[in-house]
Amino acid sequence: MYTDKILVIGANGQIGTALLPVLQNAFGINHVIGSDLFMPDSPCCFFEKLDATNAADLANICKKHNITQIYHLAAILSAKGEADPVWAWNLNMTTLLNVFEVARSFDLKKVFVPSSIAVFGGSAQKKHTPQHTYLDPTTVYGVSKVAAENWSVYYHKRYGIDIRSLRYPGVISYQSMPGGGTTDYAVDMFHKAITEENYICYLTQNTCLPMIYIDDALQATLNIMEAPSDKIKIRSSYNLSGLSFTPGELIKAINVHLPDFTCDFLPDFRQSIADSWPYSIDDSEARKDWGWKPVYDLEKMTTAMFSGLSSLLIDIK
Ligand code: NAD
Ligand code: AKB
Repeated sequence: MYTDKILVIGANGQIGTALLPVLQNAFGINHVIGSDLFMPDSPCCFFEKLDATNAADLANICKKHNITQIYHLAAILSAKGEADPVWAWNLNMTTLLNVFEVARSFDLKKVFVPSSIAVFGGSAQKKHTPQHTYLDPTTVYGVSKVAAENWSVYYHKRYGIDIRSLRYPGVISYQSMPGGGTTDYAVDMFHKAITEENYICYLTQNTCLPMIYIDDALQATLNIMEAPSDKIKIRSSYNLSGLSFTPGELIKAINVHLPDFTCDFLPDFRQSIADSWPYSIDDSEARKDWGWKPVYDLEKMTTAMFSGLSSLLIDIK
């Protein structure tokens, strides 16, 4: 019988919205508690209103529900963080340390803390960026993720907390809108295509970035969290790869389904963020240590996105 109780923090976001039902299916509805700054319109599970910068409120929720695992998804992402760097740093760091301290005092079994390809900067190899390389991020978001990776190693070594982490590429999903990243253009493009609108892309046509379809991202998350502890050799964060493409390649893939879709290009400040990130990621350590293998290429992802978005549109009608 499954006895763990999982708290998801930042559950209303792009990844949390898709992760909650997957965790419920895997472990049972009574074993998953969502939480975020605001209650969702129609919560699909037990849900708590929580500002994770408040350590006492976080501890009370863990106590109330006998929490044994946390998935900590609350963060300010790359583009949004640049609008107010000190606020983004404070939020990302305070919530992280509150989660690690609650994990210590409640002796939690496992904690999941995602990192990002944003940890890489200009000094890292661009193609097949290796697991171990220079980390010189250009955004406050990337700086906070590098710090989070180091804090994860520290809490694991000093207090023995079983913290697991993935450096997610840009996540492509249909379940909700993304929350202020540089890779958001790809999701936006699908939404404009399906509503038959032109899209103005803020990156140039040839900007190649590492991305991952949501089903692959969630599968990797479950795989790393369910792997035996001795298989987790990297306690900072694992490189994770899905697929890589440019806006130009995505337009072509969309045009296979919707030939009339058009896009114009008007690069803004997000271009320099994208230019500082890798084109593709070497995730051989994740493959070797806990058997990671992605399923979705550009064609499969595009078909899945249109099928998911169409089902949402039918639900709304
Ligand atoms: P998101 O911005 O869509 O969602 C974040 C959620 O956190 C929001 O619902 C927000 O309301 C909530 N939140 C913000 N401040 C909070 C606080 N103080 N207390 C509680 N909740 C708060 O982000 P996401 O895309 O779902 O990303 C989840 C995690 O994955 C983040 O750590 C992010 O850095 C990481 N990640 C995401 C991507 C991606 O492409 N989506 C890529 C790499 C890493
Ligand atoms: C962003 O663009 O900020 C995120 C990420 C890659 O971490 N999607």
